[in-house]
Amino acid sequence: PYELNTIAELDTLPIGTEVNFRGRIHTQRQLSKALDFLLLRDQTYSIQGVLSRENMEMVQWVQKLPAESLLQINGVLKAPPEPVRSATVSNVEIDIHGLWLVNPAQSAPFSVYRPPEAMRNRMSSRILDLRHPANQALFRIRSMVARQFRDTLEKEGFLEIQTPKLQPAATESGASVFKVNYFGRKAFLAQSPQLAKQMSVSADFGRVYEIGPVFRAENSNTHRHLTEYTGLDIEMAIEHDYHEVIAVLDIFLKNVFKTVYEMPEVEVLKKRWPSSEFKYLDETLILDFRDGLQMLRDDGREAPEEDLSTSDEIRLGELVREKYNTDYYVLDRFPTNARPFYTHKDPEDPRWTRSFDIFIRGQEICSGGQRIHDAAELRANMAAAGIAEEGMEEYMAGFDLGAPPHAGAGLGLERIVTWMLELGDVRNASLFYRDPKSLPD
Ligand code: ATP
Ligand code: AMO
Repeated sequence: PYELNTIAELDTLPIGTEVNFRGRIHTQRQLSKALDFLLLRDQTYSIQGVLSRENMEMVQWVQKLPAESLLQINGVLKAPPEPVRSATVSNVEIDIHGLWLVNPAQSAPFSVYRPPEAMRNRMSSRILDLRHPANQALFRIRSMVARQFRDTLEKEGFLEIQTPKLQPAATESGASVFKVNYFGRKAFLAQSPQLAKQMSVSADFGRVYEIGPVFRAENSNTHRHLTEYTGLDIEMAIEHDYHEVIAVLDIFLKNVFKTVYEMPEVEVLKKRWPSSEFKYLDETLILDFRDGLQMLRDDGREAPEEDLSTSDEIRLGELVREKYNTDYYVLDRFPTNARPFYTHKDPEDPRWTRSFDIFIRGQEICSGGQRIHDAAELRANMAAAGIAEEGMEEYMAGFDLGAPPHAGAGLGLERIVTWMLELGDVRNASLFYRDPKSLPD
């Protein structure tokens, strides 16, 4: 049985209880002639510890320990002189009777609560940075988003799969793929589970999902591009329409909005990253791409038909919020030349596709759509796009064997968390991020 409490648990115990717990030295100072004061921290919570100067030997010993050193503490809970009003500091104090050093820390490059402003300086000591209560909260929220994805899809009859990340061909665009030396042969790190998830539907698994790493060799030093991110992917045989995929994603995302905003961690996070109220509608807005273009043009923008620029996307997000009062919407029926070779065209007008993006606060978090399932049509499309069948033989076999009509989508986990909670940069939502400047020379 575990005998140690977390600091959060101490709050729930009666005053006078003798407790044992572990905590790091956050700060220490002399409170009065008679008392020393230690702020002890674990995960999202801190507690004020009081050391009597009657035990001068212990006081002198603890004063020499650097901040961040890990201690085990024995003591008795007592009421604070004044009530504590903080989401991250315990409502009780502790009279320290015994202290043991579990593991000392070397001097830390910064205080956990005062990280450097510059992202790279802060991230250069990421472990220390992650000890900040807001980061402890953030990664619990991120975990909740992944859990909601799994729970929702399991309820909707999807099968969890793990697809190979070593691939024989690129899928999204040849320019942004990491090449790997595979025993002298050429291989690529998967830019998306696109081929394998479609092959799983060809193999009659019906509805599949994956939570896994996605690699993009994009030399994009933006706030929304990582070279390795966590993809939340689904693929499913459809009965009537690719909007069946949108319906599933809508259940998932609404489960996320509901559960995350009920988490106490959101308040802790907001102290470091303030965010405005997140608005969404009971009946999600599905805006036709052409209507979106019209809204931008009415706003005085050029908005060419080919695709939206990032600034158009952000402006459209603002216009949608003003007009429809929502921070979450689907932009549907993208132009053909903005989408990959596997995208199903609108049979009535091949300049447009049966595909969509999902936006949160004007930022893209998801792309998806119906796929071509007719082998001849797919071959013609690949030829037109200059994509060789070489390396795609296994994928093509699925179509030759009669793939069911299907559709799917991919979401970026870091982007969902970042835009929902206004963290400003996807690096914040990645545990140990990879971008074009990561990894030593
Ligand atoms: P998707 O891969 O689903 O299309 P994405 O969000 O990764 O979405 P990109 O296709 O890479 O976006 O690019 C979309 C927009 O981002 C484009 O309008 C492009 O101008 C802009 N963009 C891409 N890379 C950069 C960059 N390094 N700096 C500034 N803008 C960029
Ligand atoms: P797409 O290329 O749009 O589509 O990627 C899907 C989603 O992944 C996220 N994303 C990223 N997140 C962080 N860093 C990046 N560099 C990055 N690039 C993309 C975004 C994006 O919406 N195969 C299709 C999906 C499908 O149709 O099923 C695909 O990969 O949130």
